[in-house]
Amino acid sequence: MNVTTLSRKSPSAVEGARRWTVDEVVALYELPFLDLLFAAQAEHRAHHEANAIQLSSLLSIKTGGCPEDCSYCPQSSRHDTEMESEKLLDLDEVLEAARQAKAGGAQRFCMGAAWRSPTARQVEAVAEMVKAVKDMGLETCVTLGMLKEGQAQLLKEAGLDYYNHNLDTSPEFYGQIITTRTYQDRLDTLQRVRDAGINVCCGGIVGLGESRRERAGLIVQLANMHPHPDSVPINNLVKVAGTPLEHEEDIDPFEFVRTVAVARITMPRAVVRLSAGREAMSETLQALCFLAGANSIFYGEKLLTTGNPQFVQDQALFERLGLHAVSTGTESKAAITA
Ligand code: SAM
Ligand code: DTB
Ligand code: SF4
Repeated sequence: MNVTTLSRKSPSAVEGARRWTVDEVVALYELPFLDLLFAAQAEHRAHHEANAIQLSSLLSIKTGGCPEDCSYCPQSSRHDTEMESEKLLDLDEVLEAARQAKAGGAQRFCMGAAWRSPTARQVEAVAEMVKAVKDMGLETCVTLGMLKEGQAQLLKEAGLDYYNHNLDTSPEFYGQIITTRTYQDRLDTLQRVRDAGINVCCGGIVGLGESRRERAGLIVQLANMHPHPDSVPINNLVKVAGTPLEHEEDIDPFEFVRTVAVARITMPRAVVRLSAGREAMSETLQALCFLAGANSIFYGEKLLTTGNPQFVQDQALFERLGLHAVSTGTESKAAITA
């Protein structure tokens, strides 16, 4: 594949209908780096404001003690990570964190819980948080694990804007990472979220030991969802002591940038988030990710349990790169469209 065939093969008009094959996505990965970045940036500018970045802040509202065995995750009770299981935070604690995020400039507040699947009571408690955070003028997102019939609807009624539920990796590699729930379980939850009219935030992790073809397999799954996920977090594995992936080899940084570019090209209108792993990245590498089409970050000193760059560090980086925050509620929908 070359850049010319690429621009002919991915017109935004057929975005909704296009089905990608793994071979086609691997071919994108194999483009010369500069051709790939050029194509991704061109696609980016056709659909999004060029220098605008969406800012989401994260809070772990229920930390640790999760029964699932996701091998990357410090919150699984099956790994020896010395993480205590905590109870669900009180509404006041959540609102205080949301106030701080808003004061720092965040547009969206994402609440994560280390659950396999919430109970009815837990969903009610989270719905109350969603409503209160939304009333503060922030967009809301939650990630609570698998949802049962009716739970997404309840969250929607509380004012939930986004539900994050990742596919994490390709169907072929998935069984080496998680055994306690299936790929289909994840797809079912995503369908419930979509059916309830909530925006879908769905992406994955790279650096789990997968091959390039398996990375392409994840992108194919995401890009063949119609409509595409509204938001696509690309996480770089944060290696936490005590997890089975603690000693996994680092992914080549250019391969990470390629993954962002391939996500941008295959899902032109999605907001692609440069997610976990930024703390270990140089600012130069982050700038390359923005050039490759990333237009969102997790903003604030903590992800769920691990670190993230400080507010001031990101503010300084934005200043140096001439980037600015997307204004609340507009995201890509009000941005330049071709
Ligand atoms: N328990 C819920 C679930 O798994 O859907 C919600 C919280 S879970 C921590 C949310 C996502 O965080 C995971 O799907 C995974 O993509 C990401 N994540 C967890 N640990 C990570 C790590 N060490 N490095 C990068 N991403 C990670
Ligand atoms: C997502 O894709 N990444 C975020 C969010 N969705 C919930 C979580 C990253 C977690 C990194 C490890 C931790 O801090 O525990
Ligand atoms: Fe639990 Fe989510 Fe971590 Fe898996 S990723 S162990 S489901 S908190």
